[in-house]
Amino acid sequence: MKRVLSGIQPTSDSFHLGNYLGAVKQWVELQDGHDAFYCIVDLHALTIETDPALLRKRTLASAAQLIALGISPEKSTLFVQSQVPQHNQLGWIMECLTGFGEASRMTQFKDKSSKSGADSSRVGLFTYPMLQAADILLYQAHFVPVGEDQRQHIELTRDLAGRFNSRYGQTFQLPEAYILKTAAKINDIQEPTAKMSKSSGAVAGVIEIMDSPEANLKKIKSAVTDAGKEVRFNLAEKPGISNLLTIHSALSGQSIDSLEKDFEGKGYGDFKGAVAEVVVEYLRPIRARALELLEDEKHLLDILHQGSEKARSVASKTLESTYKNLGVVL
Ligand code: ATP
Ligand code: LTN
Repeated sequence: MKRVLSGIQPTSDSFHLGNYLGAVKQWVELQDGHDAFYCIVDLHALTIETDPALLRKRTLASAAQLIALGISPEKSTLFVQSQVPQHNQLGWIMECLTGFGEASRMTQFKDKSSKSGADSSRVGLFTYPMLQAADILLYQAHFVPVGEDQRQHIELTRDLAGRFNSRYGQTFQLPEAYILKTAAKINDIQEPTAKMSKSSGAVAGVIEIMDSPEANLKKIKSAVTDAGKEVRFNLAEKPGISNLLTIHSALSGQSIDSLEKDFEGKGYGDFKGAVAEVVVEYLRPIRARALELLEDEKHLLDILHQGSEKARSVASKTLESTYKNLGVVL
């Protein structure tokens, strides 16, 4: 069976629709027919200011949401990054393989550091993609299901794996990004040319899985729309409506063409009402299940500990062959 690995940061109390449609929905599909490893990347979350109580709460909330969204701990290995020390160990080796110029070209670093300036950004934000490469390569993953914003990091991971293999002998599987054409980038519903993001700070445009149905209904009804009044998919001229069409289609399974036909002659108000209903009804049972799971912390911790144990047994083998090929005395 081919291996799949992906990760998500516990940087917020709730995942949003972009995380689900761009990534986690594919994680759920891929757990059938693949050997899947899914990781809550708490070490990556330390690249921004973190409060200890919040980090703990959000790590558990991430596990509960992933299970509620359909990740089965029986089918997949669900684990916490910091519980597998091999990630840090291989991360260092990846840093020693990466050129400073190469790392400086990573657009996620440029975007995130531009907010406060590179001088006051953490060094960890700069080396973040090398830790991500270690996350992937430790498991010899064939596929990495992510949103479009992660394509460059997966390319870097492939480059580093290829570089290591050619210098020190075959050690790592070259991973491929698994990115959907349709829902790879869900945008903010108040600012429809920007990515919906957990850490953007503006919550009005982010549809959160753990928000109450009433709050999400209100948010979608006040989503920004575009000039004109036709419900048509056109990213350049109608970014707001196109984003809502993408969301409706991904959740309802109805094609964008057929949605355009259904709303011919109707206004934006009717359309937003329909999107709100689809989203709210889709998320209602998921939120309820996540809240139920969060009531039994011990059960969640047991699942994560079991996952981490399995992850360590795979990761330690890869680290051992990496060290051996590097000439480290074992
Ligand atoms: P942050 O804003 O803190 O960087 P994020 O919202 O981008 O967080 P991550 O934990 O970094 O979330 O990403 C988890 C997964 O969700 C990744 O595979 C990422 O590509 C995907 N993803 C995040 N935002 C979107 C989006 N707006 N559309 C599609 N996929 C997304
Ligand atoms: N960098 C990713 C999160 C991430 C990840 C990974 C994704 C960390 N490690 C390994 C896939 C595979 C992000 O910011 N979304």
